[in-house]
Amino acid sequence: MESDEIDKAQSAQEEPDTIFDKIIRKEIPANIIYEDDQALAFRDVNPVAPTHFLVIPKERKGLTGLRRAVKSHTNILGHLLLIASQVAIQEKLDEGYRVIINDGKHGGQSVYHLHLHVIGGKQLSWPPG
Ligand code: IU
Repeated sequence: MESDEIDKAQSAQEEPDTIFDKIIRKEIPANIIYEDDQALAFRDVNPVAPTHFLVIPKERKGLTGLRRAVKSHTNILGHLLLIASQVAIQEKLDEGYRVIINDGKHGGQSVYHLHLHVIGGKQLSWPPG
């Protein structure tokens, strides 16, 4: 396996409540760097770059992953991208950054609550593995 995350993704599956719901409900601590009525951004506990935060919808509304997106999710999907951009500015990622959504097993998804990864703070390489 390439990493713990990819390892975890092999067995991860959709579930009614994820670790992110506990973060949203403030039942477990997270380093929250942005919050509004629809979205939350917090630092990833296992950063892959000097800056690595996640942007998530507060209400999952069926969005366990991007593959579940339907027309009624249009507004929240747009909002999450906008927040990714605004928090990247807040984090002073002036030289650029990358936004990633891992979907499913091949995508390396380990938590089934839609989330955008925003990584930056160094020169990133391409392509990802
Ligand atoms: P993935 O795309 O589903 O693999 O991303 C899940 C991310 O959630 C991953 O980068 C983890 O490090 C991160 N994470 C977290 O920030 N806090 C947690 O309590 C848990 C996972 I569990």
